[in-house]
Amino acid sequence: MNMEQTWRWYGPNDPVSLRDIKQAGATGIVTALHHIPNGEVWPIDEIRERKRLIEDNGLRWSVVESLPIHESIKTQNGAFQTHIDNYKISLANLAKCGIKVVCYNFMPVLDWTRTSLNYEVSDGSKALAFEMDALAAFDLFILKRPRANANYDQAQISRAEEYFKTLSEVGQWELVKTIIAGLPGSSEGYPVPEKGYDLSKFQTILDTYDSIGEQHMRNHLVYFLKEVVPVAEQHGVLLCIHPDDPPFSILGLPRIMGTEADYAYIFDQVKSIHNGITFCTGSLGVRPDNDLLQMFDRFADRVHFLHLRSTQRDGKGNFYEANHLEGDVPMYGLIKKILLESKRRKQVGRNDFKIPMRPDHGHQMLDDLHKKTNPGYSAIGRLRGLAELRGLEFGLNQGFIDQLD
Ligand code: DNO
Repeated sequence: MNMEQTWRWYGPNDPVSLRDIKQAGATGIVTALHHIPNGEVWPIDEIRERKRLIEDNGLRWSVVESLPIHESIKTQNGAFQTHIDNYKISLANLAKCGIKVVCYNFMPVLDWTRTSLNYEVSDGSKALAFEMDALAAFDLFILKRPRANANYDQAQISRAEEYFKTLSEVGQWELVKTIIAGLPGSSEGYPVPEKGYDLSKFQTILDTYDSIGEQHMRNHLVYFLKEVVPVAEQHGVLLCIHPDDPPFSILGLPRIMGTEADYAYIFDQVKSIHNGITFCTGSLGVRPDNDLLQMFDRFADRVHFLHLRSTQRDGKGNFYEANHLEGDVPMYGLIKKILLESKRRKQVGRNDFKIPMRPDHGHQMLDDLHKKTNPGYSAIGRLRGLAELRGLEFGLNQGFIDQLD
């Protein structure tokens, strides 16, 4: 197989164990030291210990997801320079332990954002979903963000009001919990804040972006890259930025990594190949104006990590996460291109020709419907995704790629 099959593991407390992952057929682990507070250095000892645990189970720590970026770096406030220096040390420490692919994102305040974690698909399984009216209802009528009105047109405001009227008190809290699940400190979505979370705290965090527009935010990202990419280069680390998910502005925040032009901009500013992309087909695929095949062609040599999943749009800004080979993402065409890129890398002597991929998310299905699972990260749905993707790769290798030799 030419893609390295990996699996996201949230560490020793993940209900899906390393043994389970091995049975799923993955060989690589994607994880992070979630217990280390964002902004602090990842010490060599801790990295080594986690690596040993993974290797004791016959697996390899292939990718770090994520080495998180402290909010101060995004806003360039307070101790941001110290946080950048810490980031450089963590990168060097990871490299010293032999872990050389590092994924991160530059999303302000929230990581991935959905409005439902249990959208029922027609087969009875449950998926993550995003509904614009729900987000607007939260923004306008629950959070009551000042100036929120400016981000919606009249028709959207009316629809959001209707949506809000349908919510019970419990329904409102569910929505709040779902939307703010990606708050900093909740280690990329888990665990979700307790009931009674004071939304004015959330508003205070949003306020730190009041005077930061999109270009401003881009400058902060480029500044960060100019600082850390030389360190990555020196230690042979491949950095890869994950797209905003969803790939457009929400809650009035400056989100700058959603399109082909966004990626072209940062690659032009910092040309090193160590400044790369986590090609997340599900996130990028939410925008109908993103031509995924064209984007892959354009950035192929910088694709250091793949998140493979699909989304189904409805043309009104809403989407749900479809089965991996269904929905709007042209998975067949993409995998074909990935395998050709892998072959090309091999031919030119690059040792990163086996691009790590993970089946991103999966439906909650079968037995997992009765278990407590991390949203998007239950075992069986991802197992289905991995099996389908592996089969597609196998077929393409046998029927096409291998014939090219
Ligand atoms: C969601 C994930 C994201 C991703 C980060 C990368 O399921 O894809 O949380 O890990 O954005 O930094």
